[in-house]
Amino acid sequence: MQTQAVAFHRPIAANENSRWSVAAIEALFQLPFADLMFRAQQVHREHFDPNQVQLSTLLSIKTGGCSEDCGYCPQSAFHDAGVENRRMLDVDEVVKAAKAAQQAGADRFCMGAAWREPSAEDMAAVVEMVKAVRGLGMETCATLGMLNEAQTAQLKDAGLDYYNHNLDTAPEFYGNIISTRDYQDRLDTLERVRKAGMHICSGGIIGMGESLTQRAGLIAQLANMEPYPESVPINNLVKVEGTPLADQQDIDPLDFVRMIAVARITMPKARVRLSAGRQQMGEAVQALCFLAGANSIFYGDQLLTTGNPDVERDRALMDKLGMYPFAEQHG
Ligand code: SAM
Ligand code: DTB
Ligand code: SF4
Repeated sequence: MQTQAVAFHRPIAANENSRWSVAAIEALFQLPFADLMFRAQQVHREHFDPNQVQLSTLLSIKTGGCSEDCGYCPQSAFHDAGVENRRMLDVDEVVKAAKAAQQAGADRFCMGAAWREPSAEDMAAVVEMVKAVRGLGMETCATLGMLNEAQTAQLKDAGLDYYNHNLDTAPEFYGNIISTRDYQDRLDTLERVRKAGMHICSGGIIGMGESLTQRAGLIAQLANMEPYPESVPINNLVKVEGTPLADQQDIDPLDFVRMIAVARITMPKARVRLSAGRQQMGEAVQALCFLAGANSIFYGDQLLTTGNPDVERDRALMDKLGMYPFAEQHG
C-alpha cells in the first residue's frame, strides 16, 4: 500500500521537453499497472481523440535476400526462413495495392524494402512509387535501409512524408542482434531524414531477450531525440522459424502494454503504433494497448512477409471498441 502511494506521487519527469533519463523511464515501467495506465490515458487524452486510430498499410516492394544479419528478420540472407527472394515490384503493382488500401480505409501507405541501403537504380524506382502514391492523396512512408544525404533529398522532393527506420533496441543490446551495422549508422540516417524535412517513424521490437533497463534505454533514445519521432512503432517480436530469435521466450502480454504506455507518456504527441505481433495477440490485449495510448496500427492482411489480422477482423474490433479510422473522420 505504502509503496504504491510513493510510486504514484514520485515526480518521474518534469515535462515533455525535459530529457528523460533511463532511470526515470524504468521507474515508469515499475509503476503499479493501474497508475501507469492512468497516466498514459491522461497524456493521451490531452493530445488526441482516444477513439481515433490511424491506419497504415504496409507493402513489401522488394522482398528477401537482404545483406544485413538482423537476428529477428526472415528477410536476411544470413538466415534460412523460407522467404522467397522477389524482384522489385513495378509502379503499377504498388499503385494497385495503395488504391486497395485507401478503399479499405487506410490513410498511410508504407513501402518496405529488404535492403541495407538503396542503389541509384532502386531510388529512381522508389521515387516514382512515392509520387504515384502521394498522387492518390495518401500519406506516404518508406523503409529502405540506410540513406545518404542526396537520397533523403530525393525522397523529400518526391513527396515522401515519413521515413521508417527503427532503432529497434537499446544501444548496448544492439550488437547481440545485428552485427553488420551499428547503432550510430541508424542515428545518422535518422538525422539526415530530419534535416531533409521529412517526418520520422522510428521505434523498436520487444521480446528479443532484452532487459527492462534496455527497454527503457530504447525509449530514452527515442524520447530524447529533438524532436522525438512523429510515429513510434512498437513491435512484438514475430518469431520466425529459421531466424536466430525463433526460440525466444514469449513475453508477458502485459509487458507489451506497459511498453505502449511508457512510449505514450514520454512521447505525448507521437502516433504510437501497435505494430507487428497483433496476429498472435488476443483482442483484450489489443484493447489494453489502445487504453495505454496506442493510436495507430498496421492495417491489412500482411505485414512484410508475415501475417496480420485481416481487415474484416480489425473493422469488427474497431466497431466493438467504438473506435474509428483517422481517414474516415476527415472524409
Ligand atoms: N531493411 C530496412 C530496415 O531494416 O530498416 C526496412 C525493412 S525492415 C523489415 C523494418 C523493420 O521491421 C525492422 O527495423 C524491424 O523493426 C521490423 N521487423 C523485422 N522483422 C521483424 C520481426 N520478426 N518481428 C518484429 N519486427 C520485425
Ligand atoms: C515496423 O516497425 N514494423 C514493420 C514496418 N515497421 C516496416 C515491419 C514488421 C515486419 C514483421 C515481420 C515481417 O512481416 O517480415
Ligand atoms: Fe534487412 Fe531490414 Fe531485415 Fe535487417 S530488418 S535483414 S536490414 S530487411
